[in-house]
Amino acid sequence: MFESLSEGLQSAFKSLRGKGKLTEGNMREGLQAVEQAMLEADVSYPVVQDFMQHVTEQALGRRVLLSLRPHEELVRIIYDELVKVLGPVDSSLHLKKDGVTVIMLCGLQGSGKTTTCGKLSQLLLEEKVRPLLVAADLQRPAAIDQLHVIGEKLGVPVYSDRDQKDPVKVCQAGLAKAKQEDARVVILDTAGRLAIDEELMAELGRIDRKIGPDQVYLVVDGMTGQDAVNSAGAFNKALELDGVVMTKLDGDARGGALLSVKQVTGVPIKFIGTGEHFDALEPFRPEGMASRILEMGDIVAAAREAHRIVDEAEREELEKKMAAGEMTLDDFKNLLEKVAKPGLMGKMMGLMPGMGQLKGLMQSEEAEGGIRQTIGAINSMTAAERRNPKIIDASRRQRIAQGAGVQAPVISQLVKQFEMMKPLMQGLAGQGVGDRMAMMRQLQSSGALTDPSMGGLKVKKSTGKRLSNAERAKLKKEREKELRRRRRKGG
Ligand SMILES: Nc1nc2c(ncn2[C@@H]2O[C@H](COP(=O)(O)OP(=O)(O)OP(=O)(O)O)[C@@H](O)[C@H]2O)c(=O)[nH]1
Ligand SMILES: [Mg+2]
Repeated sequence: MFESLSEGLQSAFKSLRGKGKLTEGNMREGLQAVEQAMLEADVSYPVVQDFMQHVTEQALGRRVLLSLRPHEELVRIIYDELVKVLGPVDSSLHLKKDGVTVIMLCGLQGSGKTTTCGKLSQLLLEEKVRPLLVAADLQRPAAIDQLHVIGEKLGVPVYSDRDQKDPVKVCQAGLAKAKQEDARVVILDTAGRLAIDEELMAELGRIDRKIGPDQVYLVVDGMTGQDAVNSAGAFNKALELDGVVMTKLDGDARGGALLSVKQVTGVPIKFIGTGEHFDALEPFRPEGMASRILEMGDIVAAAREAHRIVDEAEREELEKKMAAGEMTLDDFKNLLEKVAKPGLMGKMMGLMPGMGQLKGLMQSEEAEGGIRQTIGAINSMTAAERRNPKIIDASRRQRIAQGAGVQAPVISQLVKQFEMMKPLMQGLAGQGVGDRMAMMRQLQSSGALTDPSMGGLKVKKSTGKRLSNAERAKLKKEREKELRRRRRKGG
């Protein structure tokens, strides 16, 4: 998501990081690179101008230029500004306490309206709210079939009338049906056009006036740039939108539409679509999105994803074990089996701070093969070995490797990595998802991320025994030296 924008901003920060001291001159150069990155991401020009004006005002302030880490200050300023541009947060569907809430989805052809009907239904079902879908797209017969297929998959009733030519009548009958079916929410799937035209706007306007939906959402394809944003302006004029659903952010969306649409329409982005499946809808969080754009990762989203794949009771059990440092290879294997779903690992990595570069690696089939290999290796261990991998000596290693069809060093590597992960897990267990900064610090200072193969710092790891003050000071010096070296290298 937004790789080019992220990369552009990263290189702008990098150019500043190399400078010992920042002056107004080199800060301006860095800011120009930021502006360039935004324009290349197809953010609309007035939005970029506005954005840059706010950022520049703050970045050229004395406090920033004289601070110890001016480039970090710039990251902070840009983060805050991104959150402002993307916000405010309002992912509530504003369901009525009594009676039926009507949600109308509209948007250009192929923007993802019908798919979003399914995704919203799934979300409602998770909240134990019963929706009903109305096929108000009478442009093509296939649209009705598509909605029925979605309804059947989710077990959600769909109202349609193939003989009716007036979408308003279909919506009215759909509402009556919802009362019979005891549905609390009605979602109207309307027709799209390739471009804004009067006929479409008139049709949507009529539905809006006659039905009076409680919420009107515009579904915008996040892969499209300025055109989508311009049409959003037209939709808003005709329909007074309550929110935007931005879809297809899982592809190579450049970010332009996301950053511009709120400025152009003034309505909040409610949800983002990140895939074709029904569970690929996330409530929109400006902070999370700003973090992803700046490649700071989004721990909250990662945590949420983790919650989705590990059920509550299991998670509590696992957290307890993690906190006590009692996680076994068995637990590890269970966890791996859950994340070994194709593509999921890459997705989670993309959400973790500082793991952006690793994402491509983890998405590769090779990496997924690696996970399967690890699972296979754990499967060839005895129960005792899984509980206590320390007993795995050379001959056991040979046996396990043979069983799993791998070379013996793979097994020692696996055990080593598992032991390194443990303290990290211990640190993370029990941390609320709210305190993102603390968690990030924890991740950064944890031993496990210092594994150079994970892209971390190459410094000596603590051996677990108490260090003398002199030893500690020496270690600290080494760490700082390594940090300085990396900073010089710009990495
Ligand atoms: N990758 C990805 N694909 C999506 C997403 N949302 C929708 N799609 C795909 O986009 C295509 C169009 O989606 P539809 O839901 O049919 O779009 P629509 O707005 O109803 O289209 P019309 O009814 O023709 O106006 C389908 O192939 C969907 O699977 C998303 O968030 N990510
Ligand atoms: Mg459709």
